This record gives sequence, C-alpha cells and structure tokens, in this order.
Amino acid sequence: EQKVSPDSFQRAKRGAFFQPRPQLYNTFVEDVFLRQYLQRVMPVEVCEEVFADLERKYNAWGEKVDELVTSSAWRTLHDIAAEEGMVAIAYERKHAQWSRLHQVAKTILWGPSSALYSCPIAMTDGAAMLIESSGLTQELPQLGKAFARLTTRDPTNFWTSGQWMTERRGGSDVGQSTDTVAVPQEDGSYRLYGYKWFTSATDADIAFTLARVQDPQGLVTPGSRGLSLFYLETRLGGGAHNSLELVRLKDKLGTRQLPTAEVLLDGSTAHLVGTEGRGVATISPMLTVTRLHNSIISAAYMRRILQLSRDYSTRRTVVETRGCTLLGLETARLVGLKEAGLATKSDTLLLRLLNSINKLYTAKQAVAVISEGLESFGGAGYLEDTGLPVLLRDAQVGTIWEGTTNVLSLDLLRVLQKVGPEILEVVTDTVKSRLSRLPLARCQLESEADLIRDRMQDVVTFVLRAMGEEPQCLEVAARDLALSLAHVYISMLLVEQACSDRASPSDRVTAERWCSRSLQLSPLTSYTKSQTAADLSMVMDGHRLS
Ligand code: UCC
Ligand code: FAD
Repeated sequence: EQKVSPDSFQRAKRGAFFQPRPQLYNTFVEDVFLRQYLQRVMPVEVCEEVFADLERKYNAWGEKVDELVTSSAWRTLHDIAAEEGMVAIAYERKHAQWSRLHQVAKTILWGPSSALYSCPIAMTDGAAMLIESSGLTQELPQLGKAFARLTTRDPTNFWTSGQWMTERRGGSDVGQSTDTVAVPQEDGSYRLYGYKWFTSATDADIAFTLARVQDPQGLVTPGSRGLSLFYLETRLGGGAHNSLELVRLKDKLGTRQLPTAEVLLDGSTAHLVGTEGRGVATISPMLTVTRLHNSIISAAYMRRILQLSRDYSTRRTVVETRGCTLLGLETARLVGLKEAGLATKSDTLLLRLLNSINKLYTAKQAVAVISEGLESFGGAGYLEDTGLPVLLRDAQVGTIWEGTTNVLSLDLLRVLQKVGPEILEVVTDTVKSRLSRLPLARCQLESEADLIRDRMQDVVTFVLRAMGEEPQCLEVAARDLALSLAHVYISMLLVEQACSDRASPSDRVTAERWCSRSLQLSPLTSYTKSQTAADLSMVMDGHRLS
C-alpha cells in the first residue's frame, strides 16, 4: 500500500520568483544556421526572394516589427562617409570658402563608388546647412545637438538626415499635396499625423518634414501658406520608434541599394523650425544643397562612364561632361562664398538663379551621356555583371527627385518675378566681366566670346519681350529658357577654363565645340497659346477625354 499524504495536495506557496515568459523574436533573423544553409544551397536570386518572404514584417505574435534591415556594407558606408568627412569637410571650414569645393570634388570621386550612400549624405549636408543658416540653435537646442552629429567625423556619433516632403497627392506642388497635420502639445512640441509617400534613406536618424499646424478648433490653413517645417528624431531616447511605421519599401527602377519607404507618422513627436506657415522658405537652404549634390553626382556619373569607356571617342560626350562638371563646381564655389560670409549681393542672386538651372541641366544630360556611354560597350554595356547598367538606372532619378525639370524651370520664373529682370543683368554682367578679364586674343577665342555675349543678349531680349508682350509664353518657354541660360553660362565657364594658365589643348577644343552649338530657345511665337493648343491637340489626338 502506498501512503498518500494530504500535504501532497495542499496548494504550494507562490514564492517571489517568476520565470519570465520566453520571448520569441524574428525566428528567421535569429536562425543563423538555417540562413547559412539556405545561402549555401540556393542560387542567389532565389535566396533573395525566399529571405524576403521569411523575414516578413510581422513577428510570430502578429505584431508589426517595423525594422529596416540594411546590409553590413551599407552600414560600413555610413562609417566611411563619417571618417572621410563627406559632410564634415564643408562645415569644418578648414579652407574657408574653398572647403565647399574640397567637399564637392571629393564627392565627384566618391559618389559613383558609394553605392548611393551619396544620397543620405546629400540630405545630411542639406540638413546641416539648414540648421546652420537658421540661427535657431539657441531656441531649439535639439538642432544644435543634431548639427554636431551631422557634421562629426566620428562614425559612432554620426547621424544622417531624411527630407520628407512628398505625400500621396504629389511631390512638386507641396502646397496642395501636404495633408500631414501637427497637433500642438503642452510642452511646446507637436505630434505629427500623416503619410509620407517617398522617404529615401529611411534609416536616417532625423528628418525635416512639412506639416500643417492644427488650431484649437482642429482646423488647418490650406495651401503653401499653411505649411510649416518640423524637425523630428526617428528614434526617441531609449531607442523606441518615434511613432513611425514603415509601411512599404518602394520597388524602384534604380537606386535599389538605397532603402526608400512609405512612412506613416502616427503621432510622432516633432519640433517646429522657424516661423509657422513659412515651411517652404525655411526648408529652401536644404534644397540648395541637395540640388547641388544632385548636379555633382550627375557630373560624376558622366565622368565615370567616360573613364570606363576608354575607346569611346565621341567628343560630344566629352564636351557635355566637362560643361556639366564646371557648372556644378561653379555653383559649389558660390555656396562656399555664401557659407563663409563672403558672398556679395550679386553672388547671392546668381546662386539663387543657378542652383535650379544647374540641377536640371546636369541631371538631364547625365541620362543622355550615360546612355551613349553604355552603347559604346556594345552588348556588354547591357549586362549587369559589367557594373555598367546601374549607372543608367541610378542617373534617371536625378531628373525627378529634388524637383523635376519642369518644376525647376518654373523656379527660374519665380526668381524672375521676385527679383525682377535685374537678375538677368546680374548674369549678363557676370558673363561679360569674366570674359573681359581673359586673354581671349592670345587664346584665339575672341569670336567665341562675341558669340557668348550675343547669346546672353538674345536670352535677355527674349525674356523682356515676353514679359512685355506675351507674359503667358514664359511658362511654356520656361524649360527652353533654363536650358539656354545653362548653355550660355557653361560657354563662359569653358572659355574661362580654356584661357587659364593650366589649360590643355583639349580645353580649347571643348570651348570651341560647345560654342558651335546653338541655343535651345525658339522664337517667341513658338510659345504662344495657339501653339500650345496645337501641341495639345497632337498629343490628345484620338484620346477620349473622360
Ligand atoms: O526628393 C527628395 C529627396 C531625394 C533624395 C535626395 C537626393 C539628393 C541628391 C543625391 C545625389 C545622389 S526631397 C523632395 C524634394 N522636393 C522638391 O524639390 C519639391 C519640388 N517642388 C518645388 O520646388 C516647388 O517649386 C515648391 C515646393 C518650392 C513650390 O512651393 P510653393 O510654396 O508653391 O512656393 P512659393 O509660394 O513660390 O514659395 C514660398 C517661399 C517664397 O519665399 P517668399 O515667401 O519669401 O517670397 C520663395 O521665394 O519659398 C521661397 N522659395 C525658395 N527660396 C521657393 N523655392 C525656393 C528655392 N529653391 N530657394 C530659395
Ligand atoms: P508630380 O508632381 O505628379 O509630377 C508629374 C509630372 O508633372 C512631372 O513630369 C512634372 O515635371 C510635371 N509637373 C508637375 N507640376 C508641373 C507644373 N506646374 N508645370 C509643368 N509640369 C509640371 N521625396 C521626398 O520628399 N523625400 C524623399 O526622400 C524622396 N525620395 C525619393 C526617391 C526616389 C527614388 C524617387 C523616385 C522620388 C523620391 N521623392 C522623395 C519624391 C520626389 O521628390 C518626387 O517624385 C518629385 O518631387 C516629383 O513629384 P511627383 O512624383 O509627385 O510628380
């Protein structure tokens, strides 16, 4: 017989110790063995698809993970960018106004090898410029702290920035397209609610973004005048997400190395930067720098394909590449002067005008030149393992982000309207006075200089006539006008280069060839309402308007 004690059935004391419930994290990410096995046995392309499936965004408990997994190579590029001072060089100002050119020249060399880490660097640089020129670091200490991190060379402290402007309705006319609202909090901060449709380099530590401040009645001001600029940190102290949800990664033609996501802001804590309702104007220093980077990278890609296609001998490409490089460097020179407090009023106006023209011209040409360059390699230029096609894919985006060609052409009209036709005098005076200082006769470039002066005058005459007689033509002509101004200004830069003490014979050939090309502008009558109606009827022929 077995004796059964009643104690055996008494309830045990619960005691103080409780074993924590085991946590299950992403089972695939943590299973190194399984990952290694699959990598060993499956072809790379299969592995990519299978991994994407196995790493899906929901954990075993149905909770959204919201983790952006980047490769170790991408993270290493972050560290290299910091150590090499890809942003820092411009703000350390070791070489005063030349620091900007130093940084830009380094970007030309580094950009095409950076697997597009040049994109977060461009935005980080833009953010640093925004903060520095805002003069708001006393008022908003967070900005001062961020500036130190954006401009450090220490990889462990280095932060990158995003620039979140585009929403679902569109990215060009942000005044009409921004739905994000900012709800004021008692401590002076705001909570943002909205959906950002494109956020490149989504692994950024901070972002500048636009939103509309909600008044106590819950109302917002529509249009551009209702937009304010906000600073946010993507993670709060302790590392938790700042109420951001990574909804989807974009599947893109190019720039695939770069994570670009749709992001939901679900009460993200943010701080107002600058005056309420002045969001577009307040973010404009960031646009100046990111558009400069865009042009520099466009020129750098052109240079890279040229260096690669040694046997390729169309001079046209050589000329275009040099012209674009010079225009980008000239813009950087002006940014350097402004940052160092050395810019004259004319320099500042010139920079305002050239910045958009430079970006739109170089981005457009990069696609054409790289396409030619690929063709020069024959079928090999189309094969991924040559490493060439990626240049074309990645260059295409340069015409779209940071303002499309049309939108940047309209920026030229904005400047014309705001400053008045005097802005053209500034360009004309600059072109003429720089030409007048050159030994044109010795360099046998006198007739080219005459041509440049005449063409500059043609542009001015066109604008003044249009403003007086047919103002509505200006909008239609804006793109040709921007391209023509770029063309004339580059002519002057190339002639200047060809006349320098260090010029090579090929600099002279480049200047001659460039000047032998004609301007883009057609007679004013080509841009009238009736012409536009004719264009429209050709395009819409047979299309049933709903
Ligand atoms: O695409 C993006 C990031 C991509 C990744 C980074 C790549 C970097 C290169 C990497 C290389 C590898 S971020 C999204 C970029 N989005 C855009 O660029 C938007 C494009 N749309 C425009 O640019 C539009 O023209 C807008 C948004 C500027 C139009 O806005 P508004 O509000 O209708 O413009 P307003 O009313 O004409 O101007 C408002 C104020 C005015 O000042 P006030 O009021 O004092 O007269 C303008 O003069 O802002 C001033 N302003 C500017 N100031 C407008 N644009 C500028 C400017 N560019 N510079 C100075
Ligand atoms: P739309 O504005 O719809 O333009 C469509 C067409 O209409 C264009 O051809 C344009 O030129 C033309 N158009 C528009 N307005 C006019 C006009 N007034 N007159 C004549 N023509 C006009 N945005 C961000 O904010 N942050 C990011 O990090 C970011 N990353 C991006 C990454 C990639 C890879 C891409 C492709 C885009 C990214 N963008 C980002 C968005 C980008 O800035 C926008 O795509 C761009 O500004 C154009 O806006 P949209 O796509 O809405 O085109």
